[in-house]
Amino acid sequence: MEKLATEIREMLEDQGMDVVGIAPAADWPSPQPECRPPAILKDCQRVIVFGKEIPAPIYQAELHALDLYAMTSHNFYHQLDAAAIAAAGRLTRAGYPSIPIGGYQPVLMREGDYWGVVSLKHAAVRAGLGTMGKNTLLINERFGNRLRLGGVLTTAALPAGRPLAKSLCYENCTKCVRNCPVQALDGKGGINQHKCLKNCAVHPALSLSFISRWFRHSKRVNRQVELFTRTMISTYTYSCCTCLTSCPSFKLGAGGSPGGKKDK
Ligand code: B12
Repeated sequence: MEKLATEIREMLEDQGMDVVGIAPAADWPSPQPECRPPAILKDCQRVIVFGKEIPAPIYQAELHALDLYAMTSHNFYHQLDAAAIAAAGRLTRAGYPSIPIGGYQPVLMREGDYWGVVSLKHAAVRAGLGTMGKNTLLINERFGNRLRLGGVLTTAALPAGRPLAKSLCYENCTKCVRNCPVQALDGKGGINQHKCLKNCAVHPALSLSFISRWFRHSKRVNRQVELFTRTMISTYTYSCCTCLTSCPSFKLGAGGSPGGKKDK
């Protein structure tokens, strides 16, 4: 298994991944049973999670920063998904059925909230790739909170990492919470998805997806909004990433930003 794990890690790094980790799949405490790896892949043993850094200058461009950041994000999702598909294929051919998990799509809509098929930031924490910030984002020691994540579910019992002992989120820091323009963060690791989504993503049809808030208990409306999001809102641009750029960890490993914007 060590040899296979090394082979997959090298394969992902060759595809431009900056970090690679392996999380145990058992006892996955997602409140959504259908978002638990063993429920998705029979005999699932591990979640391989990997990430690519979006370099700091992209967020700090003098002009068009959020649009260039959105372009880079969507391009990264394609790269992350291609790497996940390739790694899952390699593992399956080695005799270990495995499946890719998309960096963004397919999203689920449940009770008016969006969910990923598997929460990749939680997988990354379980794999020891970092800890969760009060802004509910993964903080990595080398790339701060600038990683975008991809994943693979596998039946191969590869050697797994373990969560970091010490949090990388400064205990008494509340910059993300205070700087969030819509007070979407509760400072205890919780987020009001709706407040954030209304303020951070831009798409001409996005407001239609908010119908699900009024009919959050209607399975039919949730399903329609989910399909709408998967087909009509597969790409969008950003209007906010303040919780990310105002976080002290944003500069971690960013190699300094000459003339970059000073955080508040
Ligand atoms: C839905 C979604 C959103 C929603 C909701 C955000 C959220 N916090 O969930 C909205 C549209 C608001 C959003 C915004 C953004 N997003 Co987003 N998003 C997703 C997506 C598609 C699914 C996440 C999900 O399932 N959330 C629902 C649950 C899991 O999250 P939660 O409410 O925090 O969960 C709580 C509990 O339910 C429980 N829990 C739930 N599942 C599990 C599992 C385990 C194992 C445990 C222990 C606990 C647990 O713990 C949490 C705290 O109580 C993921 C991709 C993916 N598949 O993971 C990207 C993702 C999380 N987003 C990402 C990013 C970068 C952003 C933005 C920064 C984009 C921007 N505007 O610049 C903002 C940041 C807002 C913020 N501070 O979170 C990245 C984060 C990377 C990182 N470094 O952490 C991801 C991983 C995409 C990627 N492939 O890289 N996003």
